[in-house]
Amino acid sequence: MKVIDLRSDTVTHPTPEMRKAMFEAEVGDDVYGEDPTVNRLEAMAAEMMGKEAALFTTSGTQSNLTAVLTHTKHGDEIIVGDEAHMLWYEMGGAAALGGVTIRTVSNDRRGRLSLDDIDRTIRAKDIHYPETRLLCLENTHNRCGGTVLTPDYTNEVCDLAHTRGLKVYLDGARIFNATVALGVSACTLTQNVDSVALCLSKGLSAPVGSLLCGSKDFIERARKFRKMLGGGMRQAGVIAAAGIVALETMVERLAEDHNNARRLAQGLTNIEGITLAQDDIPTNIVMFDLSPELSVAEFFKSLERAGVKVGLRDGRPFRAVTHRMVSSSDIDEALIRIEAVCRRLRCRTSE
Ligand code: TLP
Repeated sequence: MKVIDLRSDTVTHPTPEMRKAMFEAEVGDDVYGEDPTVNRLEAMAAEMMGKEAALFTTSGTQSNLTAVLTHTKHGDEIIVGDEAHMLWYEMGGAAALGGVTIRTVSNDRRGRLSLDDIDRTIRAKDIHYPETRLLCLENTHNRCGGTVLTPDYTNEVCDLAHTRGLKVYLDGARIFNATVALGVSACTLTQNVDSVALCLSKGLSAPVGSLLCGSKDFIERARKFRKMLGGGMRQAGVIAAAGIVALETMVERLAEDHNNARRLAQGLTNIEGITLAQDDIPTNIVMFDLSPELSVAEFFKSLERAGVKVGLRDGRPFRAVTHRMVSSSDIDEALIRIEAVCRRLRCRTSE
């Protein structure tokens, strides 16, 4: 039985073309700035994001923390959405290692922070207050179901933040899902943010890595913080080579994942006992709930036994993420298995 793994797009394996590029990669010591493949990947990412420079990091988490360390001083305050990945899933690194206070503003269902809330949350100058230094956005938004921030919204937030003296950082782990969904270039979404990170190891299928992009000065300082975090890598061209293939060949195909996510969502709405937990499916993430009479734990266990893996965390709805290793016929098969599990559970509860 084929296991259909919908836990995350992080489970994707490198393509044969990536493995070949890794095998053949020209390398050097990147801590000396001498790895030509890393340098090429960084230049590519900077150009795609419309920024002066980029830094290859080990992960999205390392990019996010490096960005916070570079934008802030110990004791500053940063604003993030209350559903932000940076808040939920990064070990509180910004507070623990960056010494910043994390202030939250509620995310709406589309992953946005309201301008009024942001405005109200930014500290006034007062002897009692820390300096609010940084505002963080996330596009696409993971916990809000892969929702997309538009260029207009992003620009409005940047205008407000900049007027109030803050920098803006964009966690763009899945920014290419946003560009494909909106049909715009990445630059359109990043032109006014001060820094942005993209991930190579999610829908783009590379094995490792993220790129933090910003001004030349910002990246120079970020490089030192990455070193402090143990992220100075040596012959990293071996992994950067896969990243180059990812940026060159894997972006457009994300549309396929979005179609599969819609196909999955459509099928789920026809299954008794399941409701979608989001208004629409803009990208590759589908959140769904079980009706209250069915046991979440039993559903989860039975589904796993039936060879379908989905994500479940924090009592939130289930999460299914589509990606390159799940075809449209896998989606149909997953729906058949999910339907069967629901039917069994319904029969058992009605006995
Ligand atoms: N998200 C992972 C898990 O950590 C939850 C996933 O499976 O979706 N920003 C965003 C928006 C992310 O979704 C993630 C990964 C990260 C940052 C961190 O990236 P990594 O895992 O490379 O550190």
